[in-house]
Amino acid sequence: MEFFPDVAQPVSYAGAGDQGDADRLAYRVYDPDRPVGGKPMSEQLRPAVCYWHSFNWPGSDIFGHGTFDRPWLAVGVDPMEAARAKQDAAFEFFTKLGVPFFCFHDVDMAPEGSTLRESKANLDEMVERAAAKMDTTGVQLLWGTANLFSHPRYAAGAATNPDPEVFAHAAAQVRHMLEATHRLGGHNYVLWGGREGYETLLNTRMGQEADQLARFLELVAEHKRSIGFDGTLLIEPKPQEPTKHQYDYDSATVHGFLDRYDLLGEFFVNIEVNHATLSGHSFHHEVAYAIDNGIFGSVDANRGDPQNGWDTDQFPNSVDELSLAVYEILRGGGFTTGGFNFDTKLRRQSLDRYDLFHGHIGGLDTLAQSLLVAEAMLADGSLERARDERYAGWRGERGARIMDRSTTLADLADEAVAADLDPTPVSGRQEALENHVNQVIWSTK
Ligand code: XLS
Ligand code: NI
Ligand code: NI
Repeated sequence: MEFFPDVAQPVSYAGAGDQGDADRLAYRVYDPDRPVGGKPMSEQLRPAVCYWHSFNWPGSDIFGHGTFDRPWLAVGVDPMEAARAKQDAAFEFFTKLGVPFFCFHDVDMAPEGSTLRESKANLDEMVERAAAKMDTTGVQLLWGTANLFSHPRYAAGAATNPDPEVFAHAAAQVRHMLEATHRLGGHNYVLWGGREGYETLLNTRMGQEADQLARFLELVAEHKRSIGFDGTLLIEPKPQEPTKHQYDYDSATVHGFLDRYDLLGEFFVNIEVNHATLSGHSFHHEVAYAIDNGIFGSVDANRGDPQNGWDTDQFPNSVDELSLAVYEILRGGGFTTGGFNFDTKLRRQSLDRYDLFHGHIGGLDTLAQSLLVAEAMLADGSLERARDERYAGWRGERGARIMDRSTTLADLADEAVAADLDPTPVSGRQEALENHVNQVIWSTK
């Protein structure tokens, strides 16, 4: 039985001219085979649908019940029957939407049992079923992850829990999910530290919790090697929510943490747009930081609401915001194992099952247009030329001497005094650059 019977054919590219009917399911910009920057659009963007918000969330919020039409989430349905119905609907959606990837948490795909053994058996069964569907549909796994934040046992964190039994329980879940991700040929494995943080410092030893978290990451990296999984390990930074403070606050914090515990090169970052804005940065900043420091991995595409301060996980719809970040990604060589995962949820009133299509189509068209803009900015070269000119002095003799450690502070001071240095400030040309970006955005087709 189909869950989306009104969509007979996979959604296809209709072109920008197709503006007639807002309800028609078609891509206006995303044209998977169109070459951009030497690769088809689908390979540049590597889009993925997430299982959790789309299939495992009933549309509830802290004040109200679920509003969505998701029969497998109804009370009283046998949990394994429900998991199968959900998986059928999910794979039907992936193929009808025409995206190459999906992502999931262990508990999204299979129900937790009453023991770890039972949970493992449930997941193993569902993973084999997913493997068969992946074979027939060609849909691939961008990443897998373990949910170490919903169950009450994780209220005080998983790796950073004051109780080592909780740490060991989390280890069992991650081991199993890492192996499941490997079994499904996953391209990455994500660790989001949902409750790796604190509610109050009154009861918290921050130093000890950091050591525990680093130890957990070491164990995960060792296990990855021992099973021969060659995907990328990713940490997803987020500053707070659900806890008051989270240790993987932003890309720079994660970078410092990895450096301190000698884990650079083992872990990269999965940057979520709405987490970037929650941390007080732009998404552009987070991406640029990660690329400049060699820790960029993947992206959770979504957006927040500028008027409120939580993770609203809305579908991306701003080319202005995304094109600058995509520009940095392209300039850095593009994705390797990463991609754009839609970690996005519908608004609670979007209760028609076909709203899932509208959300993803709009998000993917926004990414596609941002990719075209980014490629145009790269080809035009104005932004890179402006940066080159601005730093030109550092390519000169004095700049080289400072950076190659052949001068002391006293040498430089003597030299500055002797030459009576009086450097002339130059314009940063911000408005001119902003205008240039807008011109590219407005003219890109
Ligand atoms: C929550 C996170 C979560 C991760 C996966 O804010 O974005 O959805 O992506 O655990
Ligand atoms: Ni996320
Ligand atoms: Ni999030």
